[in-house]
Amino acid sequence: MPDSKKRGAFIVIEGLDRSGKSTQAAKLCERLEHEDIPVKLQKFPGTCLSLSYAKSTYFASVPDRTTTIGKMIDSYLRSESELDDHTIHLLFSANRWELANSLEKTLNAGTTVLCDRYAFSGIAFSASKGLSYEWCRAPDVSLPAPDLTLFLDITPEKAKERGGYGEERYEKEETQRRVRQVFARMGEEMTSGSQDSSHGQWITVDAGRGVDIVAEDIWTHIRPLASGVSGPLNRLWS
Ligand code: FDM
Ligand code: MG
Repeated sequence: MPDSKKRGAFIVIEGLDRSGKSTQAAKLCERLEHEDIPVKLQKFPGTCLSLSYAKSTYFASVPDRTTTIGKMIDSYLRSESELDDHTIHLLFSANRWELANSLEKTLNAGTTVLCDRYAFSGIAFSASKGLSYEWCRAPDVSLPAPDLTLFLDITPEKAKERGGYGEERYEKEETQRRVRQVFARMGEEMTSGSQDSSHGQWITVDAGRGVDIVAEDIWTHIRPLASGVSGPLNRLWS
């Protein structure tokens, strides 16, 4: 049970496509619920729900591709519309800002929030297209900062073995390789102490292993936060 004086923990799961983020987020959610920890699953951007997810807690999460901004993002990802790289980057960030208040309220009410992708995906995918890293980071400065980000690391080759990529815009091996390089840069910066700690803790998890092994590894990092967090919520990079 959570401590009533504490706020909920803000946990982000990041990684390439097919790294197992959604599977691990759903598993973690079930585990927290089993421990009587109130938890909400949030997805950026929201996703079309597969049948198995529809039966799980995922169904209760806000499908953020249904906000006005979410719909524009969805259409771009399906290549049904074209947008300038800067424009789509700002839309992804705006999608986080439009949900930031409710996310903060949820945390302050004592509910743990598990976020499937966040600002780090925003930077990694846009910077991989050649936009400046600093420019990409700017719109997300001062969003609620996670307490912990778990980066599920997998090689694009291994990810591809897992049934191949889908049809969406970034689901290509070469794109994923470039995105992974930006994630690696972010991971180094956030673990080297070269920046202040307002981005929270960053842990890289080897996601090339079996589902249950990865889930156990993740749980060891989550357990200390499961009963809630005492301090106020930080602001990203500020
Ligand atoms: N993506 C996701 C971005 O390019 N920027 C962002 O800020 C976010 C949150 O959207 F290819 C990309 C990453 C991915 C695509 O995400 C859809 P899912 O998790 O595969 O649905
Ligand atoms: Mg995808």
